[in-house]
Amino acid sequence: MFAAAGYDQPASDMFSPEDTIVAIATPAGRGGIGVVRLSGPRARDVTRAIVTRRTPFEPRRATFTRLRALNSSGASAEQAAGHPLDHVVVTPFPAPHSYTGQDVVEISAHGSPVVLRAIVQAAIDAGARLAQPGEFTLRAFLGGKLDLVQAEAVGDLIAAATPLQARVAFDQLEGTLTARIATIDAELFDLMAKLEASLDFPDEGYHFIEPAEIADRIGCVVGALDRLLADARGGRMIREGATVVIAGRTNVGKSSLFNTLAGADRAIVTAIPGTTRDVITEPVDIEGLAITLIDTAGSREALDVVEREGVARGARAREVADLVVLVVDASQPLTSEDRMLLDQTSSRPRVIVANKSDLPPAGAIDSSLRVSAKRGEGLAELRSAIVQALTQGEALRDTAVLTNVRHVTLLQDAREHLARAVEAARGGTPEEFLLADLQAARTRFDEIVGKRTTDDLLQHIFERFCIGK
Ligand SMILES: Nc1nc2c(ncn2[C@@H]2O[C@H](COP(=O)(O)OP(=O)(O)OP(=O)(O)O)[C@@H](O)[C@H]2O)c(=O)[nH]1
Ligand SMILES: [Mg+2]
Repeated sequence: MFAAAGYDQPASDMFSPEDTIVAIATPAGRGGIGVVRLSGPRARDVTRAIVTRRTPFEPRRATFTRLRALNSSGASAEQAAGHPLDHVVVTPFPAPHSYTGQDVVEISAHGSPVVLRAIVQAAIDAGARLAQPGEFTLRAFLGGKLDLVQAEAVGDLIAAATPLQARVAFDQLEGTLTARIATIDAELFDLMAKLEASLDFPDEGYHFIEPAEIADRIGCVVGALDRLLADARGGRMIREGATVVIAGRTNVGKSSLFNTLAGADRAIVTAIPGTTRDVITEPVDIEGLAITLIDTAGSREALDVVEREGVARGARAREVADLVVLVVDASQPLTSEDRMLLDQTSSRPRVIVANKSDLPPAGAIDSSLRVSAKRGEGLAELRSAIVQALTQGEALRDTAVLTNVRHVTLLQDAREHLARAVEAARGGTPEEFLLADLQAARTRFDEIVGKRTTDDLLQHIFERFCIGK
């Protein structure tokens, strides 16, 4: 059940594809055009009830008309003196050739939130109900237009913050992962058929497949899964992004570095130690990774209560970050505060940066990256060091097919069953037991692409979408 988000309509059940749903498909705010989308068996009737045009619309052809609200009795447009809302362009996509596989109608209006909401309300008055988050894409999945990996990719593509994220999401939408899994699944299907045949004709003393061949072929499948899983850490990092905190004592140039990496003059920079007193956050694209970059107050014995709170917040940010960029001043000898921070972060994923490399060096620290935030030197090296540290050296591929932790977990599980099956086949275990492991692996594949799902899983996946997607 869900709240109707301010629209006047009855509550409804979550998965009810027989309902005709409506929502604004374009983002919140004003724009040149805004699109309201309808899907369901009554999409065309609802549209006819709220437009002035009386002749039928042609499939997939954009047609200009006027749209008007129904009067409060919900009477049809002919009888009602509903007031006109906007000039619109209506494009019907009859089933099954539509995004959801149902009858879909897209209504393009002027991109005014007020007008778009009024159109949605008019559609609700004419018998539609407000769509829930992700419900259009859920219908596309339930209607067989997309598999579950592709439906998840739609969400990822819309949420992408970097071109690399968009590219890997689009690859999944194109079915890259699905195709790889289908190939592996077909091999397991073939093996199972041969094993079952051997089981069915045990008396003939005829083996349709030799145990050694079974072990080899399952071993190849394990190898293929390992190759897929090899990119998983980088792939997940691409999809999910990471939090990187810039730490260090006061005045070493943290905020200068933060601004340079962010490409914006976000944080105040002055020569006065203790300039930054709050945690400042900025989304940045580092070699395709969606990084949340955090600037913090310089660590020192705080002078006042405000600074003390700032330093404490900085320490908490260090604890939750995926990576600490620890900055020291290359032109100064290390201080006790530097040493304390080096010590405190020694067990954390970190990159140590010696800033102010444009000044005469004081031999602050060896084996660190030398950069000058002021001159913009050494930044390319810093960016790749950040990515290296986050992915633990794994290359970031724009061909990464595994990006989603749900898929990774299921594939690892499948791999374990198959590795066990290889051992079993080598040890001459009877076919029944092998079959159970092969079947378990195939079930995991089914769960990835959504041939098997539960309502809980679908709800979990689609509730992250926005209304209208
Ligand atoms: N020569 C030189 N000066 C720098 C460099 N980076 C920063 N500075 C200077 O160092 C001073 C402190 O810079 P900030 O970026 O404010 O340092 P911070 O670490 O954020 O300082 P707090 O916020 O006080 O902890 C400023 O005067 C900067 O201009 C650099 O690469 N070279
Ligand atoms: Mg600062």
